[in-house]
Amino acid sequence: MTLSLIIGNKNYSSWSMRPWIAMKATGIEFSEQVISLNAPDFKARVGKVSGTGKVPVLSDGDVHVWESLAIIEYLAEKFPKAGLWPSAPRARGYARAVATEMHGGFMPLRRHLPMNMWRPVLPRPLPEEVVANVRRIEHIWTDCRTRFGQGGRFLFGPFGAADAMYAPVVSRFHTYAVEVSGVAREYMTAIMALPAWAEWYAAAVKEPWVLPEDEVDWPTVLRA
Ligand SMILES: N[C@@H](CCC(=O)N[C@@H](CS)C(=O)NCC(=O)O)C(=O)O
Repeated sequence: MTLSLIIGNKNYSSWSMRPWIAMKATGIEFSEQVISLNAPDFKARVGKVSGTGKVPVLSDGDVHVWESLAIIEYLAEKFPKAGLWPSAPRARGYARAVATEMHGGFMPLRRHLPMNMWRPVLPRPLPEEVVANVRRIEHIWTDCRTRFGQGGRFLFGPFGAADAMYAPVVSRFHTYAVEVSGVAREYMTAIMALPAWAEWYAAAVKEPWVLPEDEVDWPTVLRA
């Protein structure tokens, strides 16, 4: 039975990107269905399978899993060879901690720098609480790369769940020209070099739907 993932707009839906890129980058096969967050029938369609009425939601036969991190956990159990979590307990504990920190935190950053893939790279002044989020994320990336990243270009070496959770943050930092130090910048380059990233990006910039609440230059819509 093929896995099926319902996601929102590739241009804007950062939560959708997380399980999508986790599956693409580790070779887990699935079919996708994109429903724009502003579609009139969004709630009716998504609500049939998602407890929260939100995307992303993964269906595996009659098993339906919503919440991005729960989906990634489901995938990690079903596809252990995908290596979504590091095999070493110390690294795995750390990876789960930073993934959960992303899932439950960084609200100022998420509000102020919405994911918007088609916006040209342009800086945006950052309030103090957003700068604090940026510095924490920069520390997480640098710390993970330094302690655990020897086996590859990602947080714990090979691409995994923690990278999937932070991929949309890479997009935000890129779009709003957020300055980060060398190790964090190299990490961003590695994420943006993934074929899965290119595939998501190519589809995102072609989407027709504009969501004013995620366009920080509104009423202007800047499209690269
Ligand atoms: N904590 C959830 C967040 C899901 C979420 O907020 N999804 C947004 C799109 S990025 C959504 O479905 N919004 C539509 C709505 O709230 O009606 C997760 O990790 O999946």
